[in-house]
Amino acid sequence: MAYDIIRIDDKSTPWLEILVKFGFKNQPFILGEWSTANWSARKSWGCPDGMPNKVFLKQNYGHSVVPILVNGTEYKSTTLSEFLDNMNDPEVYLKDWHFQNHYGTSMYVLHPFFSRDFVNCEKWTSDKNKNPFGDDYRFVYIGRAGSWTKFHADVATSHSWSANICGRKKWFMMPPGSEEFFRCVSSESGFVDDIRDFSELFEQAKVITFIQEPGEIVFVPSNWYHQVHNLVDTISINHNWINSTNLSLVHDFLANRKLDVIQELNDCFSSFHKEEFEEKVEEILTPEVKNNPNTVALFIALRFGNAFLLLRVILISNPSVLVPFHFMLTHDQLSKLYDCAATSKRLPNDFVDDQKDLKTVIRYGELFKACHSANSSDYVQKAEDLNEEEKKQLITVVTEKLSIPKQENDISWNVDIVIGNSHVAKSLRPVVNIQMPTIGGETFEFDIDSFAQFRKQLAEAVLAVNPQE
Ligand SMILES: O=C(O)CCC(=O)C(=O)O
Ligand SMILES: [Fe+2]
Repeated sequence: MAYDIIRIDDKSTPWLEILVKFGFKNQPFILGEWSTANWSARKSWGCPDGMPNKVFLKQNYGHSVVPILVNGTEYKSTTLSEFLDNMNDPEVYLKDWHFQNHYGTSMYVLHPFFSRDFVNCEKWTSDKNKNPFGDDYRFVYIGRAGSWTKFHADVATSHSWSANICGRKKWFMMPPGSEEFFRCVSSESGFVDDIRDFSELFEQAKVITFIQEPGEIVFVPSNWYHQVHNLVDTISINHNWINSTNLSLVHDFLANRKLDVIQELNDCFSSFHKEEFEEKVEEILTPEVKNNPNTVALFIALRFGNAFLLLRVILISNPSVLVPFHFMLTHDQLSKLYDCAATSKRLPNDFVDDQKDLKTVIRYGELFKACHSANSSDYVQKAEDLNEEEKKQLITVVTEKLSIPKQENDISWNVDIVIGNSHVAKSLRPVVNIQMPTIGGETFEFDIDSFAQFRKQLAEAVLAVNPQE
């Protein structure tokens, strides 16, 4: 049986669905050519015949110093012009060029699924020194036909995505764990360099083989080993990134790596003071993964800590306690929503464009939560910022919902609305996390731009992972 990659038409697939079906399930996919059709890079870096536009590249970036990997083993540097003028050897591959550090990201537009990115967010990328990851992880690759990247998984279990600006790539990819079939003791990486020599193992290892056409974007999930071949002269933009779907994997990886290093160093522990020992551990870890558990801890702290959380509200919505922002809807809408929440039914279209006042939503959310915890509507009664009419409405809904006994099979949602999380969003845009314990505690994250679409997409996401029309 041949294993295949799923191709997504992102014109018709909401990104939240991509997040749920692929992000949280750590499954690869290809986004169609349409997703890059408007990128400036696609318009100017390639020629009509599909080859790299060397004239444009040299004119605009020719003096840039770029890293080249020679014979798959040794990194050297040269200028872009020099590389392009001699681009006839597949053993010389321009890789990991931090193009975006120098020239910014105006040459392309991130798909929402790729833009929720803790590593390459503007907070860090505008000033390298402030970047807890040491540098950004946004690259350009340029390779002659025949150049290729050895079998590997990406740095520190990060996700990666790779967009073909021009050219075509052949990919071999396999689910986490399958790399064990390709172990090799004599190799530095612990694995064979070229899995094509072991094609008899492909079936067992569930290897996916596919061709990435010009303009298509491949999502490489955390821990999926892969090997990539440029079939013709090819330019790609690649990012490594961490989001809410793989943060815990990265954290575990770094924590385990640290334990390994401590273990390795333990023999010489007696010759170090405690501080020296810790410094040594960090010294070994840092260049390896360009970050370490401390930076990840810092990162989590930044994400969840007070510094950026001007306001964080946990809204709990069981059918017994309705999601608070629904409160601002009409009674009829409320009962429809209630039905949808209780049965996972698709939400009707009349919810789609309901843009509500977020501050009120959050305030109601706080009150709802307080009432829910105390099992009483006193908090609403005492709320000084509400007028009598609002109090009356709110108390009616709270009392009604508190009177419904919680059922075993209730769908239970956690919704965090985070405002002021400025390292994720450029402006003070709220970020919303939704936890769905019914599908294994998975968490979605999206920002307020998507808030109006929230109800519809949420329903579609529920349906996607838990279909029961
Ligand atoms: O295109 C290549 O040569 C390698 C791409 C890759 O490994 C990645 O995107 O993770
Ligand atoms: Fe990779």
